[in-house]
Amino acid sequence: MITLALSKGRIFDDTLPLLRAANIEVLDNPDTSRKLILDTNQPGMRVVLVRASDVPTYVENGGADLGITGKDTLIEHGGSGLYQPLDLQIAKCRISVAVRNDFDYERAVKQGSRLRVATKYVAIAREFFAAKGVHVDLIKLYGSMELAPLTGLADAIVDLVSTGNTLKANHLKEVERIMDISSRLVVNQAALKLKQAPIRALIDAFAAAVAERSTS
Ligand code: PRT
Ligand code: MG
Repeated sequence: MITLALSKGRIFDDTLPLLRAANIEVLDNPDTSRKLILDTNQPGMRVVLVRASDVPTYVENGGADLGITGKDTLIEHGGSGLYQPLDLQIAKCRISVAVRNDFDYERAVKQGSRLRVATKYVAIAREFFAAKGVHVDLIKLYGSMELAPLTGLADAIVDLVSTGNTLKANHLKEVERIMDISSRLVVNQAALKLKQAPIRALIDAFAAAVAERSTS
Protein backbone atom coordinates (compact mmCIF):
# COMPACT_ATOMS: atom_id res chain seq x y z
CA MET A 1 0.00 0.00 0.00
CA ILE A 2 1.22 3.49 -0.92
CA THR A 3 -0.07 6.34 1.26
CA LEU A 4 -0.04 9.93 -0.02
CA ALA A 5 -0.55 12.76 2.50
CA LEU A 6 -2.40 15.83 1.24
CA SER A 7 -4.04 18.83 2.88
CA LYS A 8 -7.60 19.83 2.05
CA GLY A 9 -8.13 22.90 -0.09
CA ARG A 10 -5.84 24.28 -2.74
CA ILE A 11 -3.18 21.56 -2.52
CA PHE A 12 -5.74 18.76 -2.73
CA ASP A 13 -7.53 20.50 -5.61
CA ASP A 14 -4.33 21.19 -7.54
CA THR A 15 -3.08 17.62 -6.99
CA LEU A 16 -6.16 15.93 -8.51
CA PRO A 17 -5.10 16.63 -12.13
CA LEU A 18 -1.61 15.25 -11.42
CA LEU A 19 -3.12 12.09 -9.92
CA ARG A 20 -5.42 11.77 -12.90
CA ALA A 21 -2.40 11.95 -15.21
CA ALA A 22 -1.04 8.97 -13.26
CA ASN A 23 -4.42 7.15 -13.75
CA ILE A 24 -5.34 7.64 -10.11
CA GLU A 25 -8.86 8.79 -9.20
CA VAL A 26 -9.69 9.69 -5.60
CA LEU A 27 -13.04 8.03 -4.81
CA ASP A 28 -14.20 10.36 -2.03
CA ASN A 29 -14.77 14.10 -2.08
CA PRO A 30 -13.25 15.72 1.03
CA ASP A 31 -15.70 18.63 0.79
CA THR A 32 -18.69 16.36 1.37
CA SER A 33 -17.21 13.39 3.21
CA ARG A 34 -15.75 13.41 6.71
CA LYS A 35 -13.36 10.60 5.92
CA LEU A 36 -9.68 11.22 6.55
CA ILE A 37 -8.49 8.16 4.63
CA LEU A 38 -9.62 8.30 1.03
CA ASP A 39 -9.64 5.31 -1.29
CA THR A 40 -8.58 5.56 -4.89
CA ASN A 41 -9.39 3.48 -7.96
CA GLN A 42 -5.97 1.83 -7.45
CA PRO A 43 -6.25 -0.79 -4.69
CA GLY A 44 -2.61 -0.19 -3.73
CA MET A 45 -2.94 3.56 -3.28
CA ARG A 46 -4.71 5.72 -0.70
CA VAL A 47 -4.76 9.38 0.29
CA VAL A 48 -4.71 10.66 3.88
CA LEU A 49 -5.91 14.17 4.70
CA VAL A 50 -3.79 16.04 7.23
CA ARG A 51 -3.28 19.65 8.25
CA ALA A 52 -0.99 21.41 5.71
CA SER A 53 1.71 22.02 8.31
CA ASP A 54 1.59 18.34 9.38
CA VAL A 55 2.38 16.90 5.92
CA PRO A 56 6.21 16.93 6.37
CA THR A 57 5.84 15.36 9.83
CA TYR A 58 3.65 12.53 8.50
CA VAL A 59 6.03 11.75 5.67
CA GLU A 60 9.24 12.07 7.66
CA ASN A 61 7.95 9.69 10.33
CA GLY A 62 6.38 7.14 8.01
CA GLY A 63 2.70 8.01 8.61
CA ALA A 64 2.62 8.44 4.85
CA ASP A 65 5.04 7.35 2.12
CA LEU A 66 4.71 10.56 0.15
CA GLY A 67 3.19 13.97 0.59
CA ILE A 68 2.66 17.26 -1.16
CA THR A 69 3.55 20.41 0.72
CA GLY A 70 4.30 24.08 0.12
CA LYS A 71 7.93 25.15 0.03
CA ASP A 72 6.98 27.60 2.83
CA THR A 73 5.87 24.74 5.08
CA LEU A 74 8.89 22.66 4.14
CA ILE A 75 11.38 25.41 5.01
CA GLU A 76 9.73 26.01 8.36
CA HIS A 77 9.64 22.28 9.12
CA GLY A 78 13.26 21.71 8.19
CA GLY A 79 12.78 18.90 5.69
CA SER A 80 16.31 17.51 5.88
CA GLY A 81 14.99 13.98 6.49
CA LEU A 82 12.81 14.07 3.40
CA TYR A 83 13.61 13.16 -0.19
CA GLN A 84 12.36 16.05 -2.35
CA PRO A 85 12.37 14.84 -5.95
CA LEU A 86 9.99 17.27 -7.62
CA ASP A 87 8.70 20.82 -7.75
CA LEU A 88 5.09 20.25 -8.82
CA GLN A 89 4.52 23.92 -9.76
CA ILE A 90 1.12 23.94 -8.03
CA ALA A 91 -0.41 26.17 -5.33
CA LYS A 92 1.93 28.94 -6.42
CA CYS A 93 2.27 32.14 -4.49
CA ARG A 94 5.05 34.24 -2.95
CA ILE A 95 6.10 35.06 0.56
CA SER A 96 6.35 38.78 1.19
CA VAL A 97 6.70 41.52 3.74
CA ALA A 98 3.63 43.73 4.08
CA VAL A 99 2.86 46.82 6.16
CA ARG A 100 -0.01 49.25 6.63
CA ASN A 101 -0.53 51.58 3.69
CA ASP A 102 0.46 54.52 5.88
CA PHE A 103 3.65 52.92 7.28
CA ASP A 104 6.96 54.19 5.87
CA TYR A 105 8.85 50.91 5.67
CA GLU A 106 11.82 52.28 3.67
CA ARG A 107 12.40 54.92 6.24
CA ALA A 108 12.06 52.54 9.20
CA VAL A 109 14.64 50.24 7.59
CA LYS A 110 17.00 53.13 6.69
CA GLN A 111 16.82 54.51 10.22
CA GLY A 112 17.75 51.14 11.61
CA SER A 113 14.65 51.00 13.81
CA ARG A 114 13.77 47.70 15.39
CA LEU A 115 10.82 46.28 13.48
CA ARG A 116 8.12 44.18 15.09
CA VAL A 117 7.25 41.47 12.59
CA ALA A 118 4.32 39.08 13.03
CA THR A 119 4.37 35.83 11.09
CA LYS A 120 3.69 32.13 10.93
CA TYR A 121 7.00 31.85 9.03
CA VAL A 122 9.51 32.60 11.74
CA ALA A 123 12.47 30.79 10.16
CA ILE A 124 11.98 32.43 6.76
CA ALA A 125 11.47 35.88 8.30
CA ARG A 126 14.47 35.56 10.63
CA GLU A 127 16.80 34.57 7.81
CA PHE A 128 15.50 37.28 5.45
CA PHE A 129 15.89 40.17 7.89
CA ALA A 130 19.22 38.89 9.20
CA ALA A 131 20.59 38.88 5.63
CA LYS A 132 19.39 42.49 5.22
CA GLY A 133 20.90 43.48 8.56
CA VAL A 134 17.52 44.64 9.87
CA HIS A 135 16.83 44.11 13.56
CA VAL A 136 13.48 42.50 14.19
CA ASP A 137 11.38 41.22 17.03
CA LEU A 138 9.50 38.24 15.65
CA ILE A 139 6.00 37.53 16.90
CA LYS A 140 4.77 34.03 16.12
CA LEU A 141 1.16 33.78 14.92
CA TYR A 142 -0.81 30.82 13.59
CA GLY A 143 -3.23 32.70 11.32
CA SER A 144 -4.86 36.01 10.35
CA MET A 145 -1.49 37.72 10.09
CA GLU A 146 -3.16 40.66 8.30
CA LEU A 147 -4.70 41.76 11.57
CA ALA A 148 -1.38 42.34 13.34
CA PRO A 149 -0.40 45.70 11.75
CA LEU A 150 -4.00 46.95 11.98
CA THR A 151 -4.22 46.38 15.72
CA GLY A 152 -0.74 47.64 16.59
CA LEU A 153 0.57 44.16 17.42
CA ALA A 154 3.29 44.54 14.76
CA ASP A 155 4.77 46.97 12.23
CA ALA A 156 5.00 44.38 9.49
CA ILE A 157 3.95 40.85 8.58
CA VAL A 158 5.60 38.12 6.59
CA ASP A 159 2.87 36.16 4.81
CA LEU A 160 1.88 34.39 1.62
CA VAL A 161 0.49 36.54 -1.16
CA SER A 162 -1.25 35.28 -4.24
CA THR A 163 -3.52 37.85 -5.93
CA GLY A 164 -2.82 40.53 -3.31
CA ASN A 165 -6.55 40.97 -2.69
CA THR A 166 -6.35 40.05 0.98
CA LEU A 167 -3.69 42.69 1.61
CA LYS A 168 -5.65 45.29 -0.32
CA ALA A 169 -8.89 44.53 1.54
CA ASN A 170 -7.05 45.11 4.82
CA HIS A 171 -5.31 48.37 3.81
CA LEU A 172 -1.90 46.71 3.66
CA LYS A 173 0.80 46.97 0.99
CA GLU A 174 3.48 44.53 -0.13
CA VAL A 175 6.91 46.11 0.40
CA GLU A 176 9.30 43.19 -0.23
CA ARG A 177 9.06 39.88 -2.02
CA ILE A 178 11.07 37.28 -0.11
CA MET A 179 10.70 34.24 -2.36
CA ASP A 180 8.45 32.44 -4.81
CA ILE A 181 6.56 29.48 -3.39
CA SER A 182 5.14 26.36 -5.00
CA SER A 183 4.39 22.87 -3.73
CA ARG A 184 6.86 19.99 -3.62
CA LEU A 185 6.54 16.25 -3.64
CA VAL A 186 8.24 14.83 -0.55
CA VAL A 187 9.04 11.17 0.01
CA ASN A 188 9.90 9.11 3.08
CA GLN A 189 13.48 7.87 2.68
CA ALA A 190 12.80 4.33 3.95
CA ALA A 191 9.66 3.98 1.82
CA LEU A 192 11.65 4.97 -1.24
CA LYS A 193 13.90 1.96 -0.67
CA LEU A 194 11.23 -0.54 0.42
CA LYS A 195 8.58 0.39 -2.16
CA GLN A 196 10.90 1.61 -4.87
CA ALA A 197 9.01 0.47 -7.99
CA PRO A 198 5.56 1.97 -7.27
CA ILE A 199 7.02 5.15 -5.79
CA ARG A 200 9.37 5.66 -8.74
CA ALA A 201 6.44 5.08 -11.11
CA LEU A 202 4.41 7.75 -9.31
CA ILE A 203 7.30 10.25 -9.30
CA ASP A 204 7.81 9.66 -13.04
CA ALA A 205 4.09 10.10 -13.78
CA PHE A 206 3.98 13.35 -11.79
CA ALA A 207 7.16 14.59 -13.49
CA ALA A 208 5.65 13.88 -16.92
CA ALA A 209 2.42 15.68 -15.99
CA VAL A 210 4.34 18.73 -14.73
CA ALA A 211 6.48 18.82 -17.89
CA GLU A 212 3.39 18.42 -20.09
CA ARG A 213 1.66 21.30 -18.33
CA SER A 214 4.64 23.64 -18.64
CA THR A 215 4.77 23.18 -22.43
CA SER A 216 0.99 23.37 -23.06
O1 PRT B 1 -5.48 27.04 6.37
P1 PRT B 1 -4.80 26.18 7.42
O2 PRT B 1 -4.39 26.94 8.63
O3 PRT B 1 -5.50 24.88 7.69
O4 PRT B 1 -3.43 25.68 6.81
P2 PRT B 1 -2.58 26.37 5.71
O5 PRT B 1 -2.87 27.83 5.61
O6 PRT B 1 -1.17 25.96 5.98
O7 PRT B 1 -3.13 25.60 4.43
P3 PRT B 1 -3.68 26.17 3.05
O8 PRT B 1 -4.39 25.02 2.43
O9 PRT B 1 -4.37 27.46 3.24
O10 PRT B 1 -2.34 26.43 2.26
C1 PRT B 1 -1.53 25.35 1.88
C2 PRT B 1 -0.40 25.88 1.00
O11 PRT B 1 -0.92 26.51 -0.18
C3 PRT B 1 0.50 26.95 1.62
O12 PRT B 1 1.45 26.37 2.48
C4 PRT B 1 1.14 27.57 0.36
O13 PRT B 1 2.27 26.83 -0.03
C5 PRT B 1 0.01 27.41 -0.70
N1 PRT B 1 -0.66 28.68 -1.05
C6 PRT B 1 -0.73 29.19 -2.30
C7 PRT B 1 -1.31 29.52 -0.22
C8 PRT B 1 -1.75 30.60 -1.01
N2 PRT B 1 -1.40 30.35 -2.30
C9 PRT B 1 -2.48 31.70 -0.39
N3 PRT B 1 -2.86 32.65 -1.07
N4 PRT B 1 -1.57 29.48 1.10
C10 PRT B 1 -2.24 30.50 1.67
N5 PRT B 1 -2.70 31.60 0.99
C11 PRT B 1 -3.42 32.63 1.80
C12 PRT B 1 -2.47 33.65 2.43
O14 PRT B 1 -1.96 33.17 3.66
C13 PRT B 1 -3.36 34.89 2.62
O15 PRT B 1 -4.14 34.81 3.79
O16 PRT B 1 -4.32 33.40 1.03
C14 PRT B 1 -4.27 34.77 1.43
C15 PRT B 1 -3.69 35.63 0.34
O17 PRT B 1 -4.28 35.37 -0.89
P4 PRT B 1 -4.50 36.57 -1.93
O18 PRT B 1 -4.91 35.88 -3.20
O19 PRT B 1 -5.59 37.42 -1.38
O20 PRT B 1 -3.20 37.32 -2.08
MG1 MG C 1 -4.72 28.70 5.02
